[in-house]
Amino acid sequence: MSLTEDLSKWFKVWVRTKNTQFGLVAFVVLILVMFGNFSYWSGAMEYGPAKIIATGGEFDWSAYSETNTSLGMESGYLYAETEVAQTRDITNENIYRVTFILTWQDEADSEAPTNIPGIIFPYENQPDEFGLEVVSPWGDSENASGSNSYDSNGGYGEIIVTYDIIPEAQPSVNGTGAWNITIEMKSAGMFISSRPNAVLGIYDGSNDWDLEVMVDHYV
Ligand SMILES: [Ca+2]
Ligand SMILES: [Ca+2]
Repeated sequence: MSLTEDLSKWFKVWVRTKNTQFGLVAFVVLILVMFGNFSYWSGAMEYGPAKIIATGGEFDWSAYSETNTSLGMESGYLYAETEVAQTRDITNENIYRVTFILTWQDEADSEAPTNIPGIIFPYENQPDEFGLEVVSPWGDSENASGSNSYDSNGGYGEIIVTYDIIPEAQPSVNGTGAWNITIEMKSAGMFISSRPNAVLGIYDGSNDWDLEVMVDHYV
């Protein structure tokens, strides 16, 4: 028997031994596990393990209806260079927009105190200027100001402050709560006449105002 035949016979006997078979299986399993781990970790380092990432996106409101609700009109009267503050509690939920609309109408030219009705009204009432400031329940402040247009029958003025809100859950209380509103009459334009013999200006020192609050929300 040659050396090669001896080794072959010895190897066949060695392979048939149960311990050897177990050892071979264990070795193969070990290699597979190591390879698997390497693949996993190398993959993890490159791409990161699979996981669900919280998107932080909006709630799906497709099953809800978009509704616009007026919270009513409030009215007041201000003199130039004065202001008035008020708090409006909004109880609606799932709000995506809150709109504050301040409107006013300046006095008509005919209301100039020295004019005689039915004769001629040479005075033109110059625009008044208002300001509107709104502080949200979370303390964010927005403001706007503006003057009315001129109209002989009383110029119309409007200032709008809008908050767009992202309702991220159901129910959402983003926008629900106390809103602080300040209405300021910054200045009042006088009645002015271009007639040479007229009194140059007649005092207009005040005006009425209306404030409407609108809420857009899902129901
Ligand atoms: Ca005016
Ligand atoms: Ca006025």
